[in-house]
Amino acid sequence: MGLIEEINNCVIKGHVNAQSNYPQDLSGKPGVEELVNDAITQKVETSDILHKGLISGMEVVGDKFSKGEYFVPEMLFSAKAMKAGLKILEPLLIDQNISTIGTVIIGTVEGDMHDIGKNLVAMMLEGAGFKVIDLGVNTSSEKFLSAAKENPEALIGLSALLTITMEKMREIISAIRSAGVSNKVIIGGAPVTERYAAEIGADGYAQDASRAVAQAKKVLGLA
Ligand code: B1M
Repeated sequence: MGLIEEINNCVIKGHVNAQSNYPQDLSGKPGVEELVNDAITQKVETSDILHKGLISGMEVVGDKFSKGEYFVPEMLFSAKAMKAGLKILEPLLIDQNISTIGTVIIGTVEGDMHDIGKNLVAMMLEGAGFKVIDLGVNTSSEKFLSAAKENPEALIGLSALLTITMEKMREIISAIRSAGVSNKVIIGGAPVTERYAAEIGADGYAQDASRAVAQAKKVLGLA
């Protein structure tokens, strides 16, 4: 198995590092942490580690959950492994020497605890030179509104991973528009579509983290 496949396998199985006893068959063996470090040392492309190793592993986890082969605990182990890998990649995704080109307030909407995609979007935005104010997960419209009032020039980025929580985006955009603040809003997350973004009056939609950067620049008139 090549390094990328091994990383992928460890995300799917939720194996964080060699110290982790989960899952039993990988106990004592290198996990995502060691393998991502090895891949970096071997100069494997960062984007291959990210997309072919980590993100595609999470897609398999999602499929397994849908088929009833995985339950929440398995998803949690995989999320932990994915986060460990992202933490190691973070400095490579963020060029420390870029000067700030704008501010983005980002958060996962109320009722939704998924933050891996939101964190990745935040990292990529930072990597492109944005200052990012991360409001975290389960973020209420009041919290978004108050951050918008404090940062009138900032772009607001909403993330949702559940079909039931994506409706919160409509509520947040409506709260922002009716408060008379002029912050632009972009949205994203697995169940969200461009059509939905248009329907709820968002200024932009992005399917993934790199497109979120392009969309942020476009909406703020920087591209
Ligand atoms: Co959850 N979960 N989960 N989960 N989970 C999904 C989303 C699900 C699709 C799984 C499935 O059924 N196949 C399903 C949702 C179904 C639906 O509503 N359509 C689901 C469910 C049902 C649930 C629970 C309800 C399960 C339960 O309790 N019975 C529960 C809900 C909890 C809650 O939030 N209230 C739940 C819980 C969890 C865990 C906590 C165990 C864990 C999250 C851990 C964490 O985030 N800290 C988890 C996980 C890991 C997943 C899957 C497997 C992986 C999500 C992920 O991290 N993907 C997921 C299945 C899947 O997505 N395939 C699933 C990797 C990440 C890089 O991608 O987040 O899509 P993603 O982000 C992408 C893009 O979407 C986009 O860019 C990112 C990077 O490219 N993007 C943006 C995201 N935000 C953006 C914002 C932007 C622009 C782009 O602009 C601002």
